[in-house]
Amino acid sequence: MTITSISQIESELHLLQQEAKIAIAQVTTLAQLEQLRIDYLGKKGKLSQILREMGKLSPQDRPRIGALANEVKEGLQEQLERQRQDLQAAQIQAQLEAETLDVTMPGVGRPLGRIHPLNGTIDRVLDIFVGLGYKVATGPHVETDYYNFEALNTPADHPARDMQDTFYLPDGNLLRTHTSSVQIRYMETHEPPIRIVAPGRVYRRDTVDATHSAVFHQVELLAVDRGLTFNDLKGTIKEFIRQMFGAELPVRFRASYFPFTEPSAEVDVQWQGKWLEVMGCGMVDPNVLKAVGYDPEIYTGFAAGLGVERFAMVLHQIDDIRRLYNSDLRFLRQF
Ligand code: 2U9
Repeated sequence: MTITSISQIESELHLLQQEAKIAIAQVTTLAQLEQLRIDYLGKKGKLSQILREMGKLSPQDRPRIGALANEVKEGLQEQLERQRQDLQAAQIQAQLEAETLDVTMPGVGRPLGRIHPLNGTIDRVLDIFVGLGYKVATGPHVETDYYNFEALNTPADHPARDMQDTFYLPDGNLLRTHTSSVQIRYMETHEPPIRIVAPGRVYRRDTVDATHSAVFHQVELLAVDRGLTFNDLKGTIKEFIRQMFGAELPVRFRASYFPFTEPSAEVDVQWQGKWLEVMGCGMVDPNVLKAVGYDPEIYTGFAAGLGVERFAMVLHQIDDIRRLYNSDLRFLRQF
């Protein structure tokens, strides 16, 4: 057995300490640093190798070497830790510098969209009715014959169907000709009193020209309660017109006909020196109330409808309905 002298181990430890110190001081990455830790202090590292020789020492000498080995180990651990912190700080600093934002650089212009005049008009109408206590209701565009016609007092042989001819699907369903079907669905699932306003797209088999479109938009309102009269209808419409046109304009009610209201009227407004027809309205026909299970002896209702395109054209002096659908930015940017 070779006798390992204590001084030999001591000098090996000092040598290791010197060598490791220099190596640690020179590393430039965290990965290299970790490799050094494994090389010197790891289980199979250089320090462990030297300590294995301690077994060959006499028991009296072991504590001295043990203490020295500990000192070397702790010193190196401290240096490793300091170096790790320095490298990490340098890495963060480098990253910060690489990612510096130049806040004085001009931005990329993203053009803002704007509200389409039809949606703007719908929003204004809904705001007014919501302010009067109405709730907004919507429903399907593909309807059954029942909800679009039958429940609205317009049976299959009714002449009024000709005025609202529409697009039929092969299964017998159709594209709704008005949003009144939404109100039927609402009444079927709610009890009076009700106040609703139903906006949406509707379809009619119309030939397109400057004032007609086969696809257009409506807003209809419906109120059902005990004791509602034609006077309530007139007051509601006058208040709506006042808010919509921003002035107390002369309003005229002209007798008319709709299958789902009785009596019925057209609403004309005097605007820029002319009488303009802007809405249809009436008291809900008792047959319509019966169809949804309301007792017409207890409840009465009023309803009115307006064409959104017509309102938008009047308010913005648009000469041709087709401008609202052409997506011509020169037109749309004016709103
Ligand atoms: C129910 C009962 C009655 C809604 C009404 C009108 C009169 C009307 C037109 C205006 C221009 C449609 O867009 S337009 O072509 N609407 O004239 N609408 S009364 O009456 C109802 C609605 C629902 C249950």
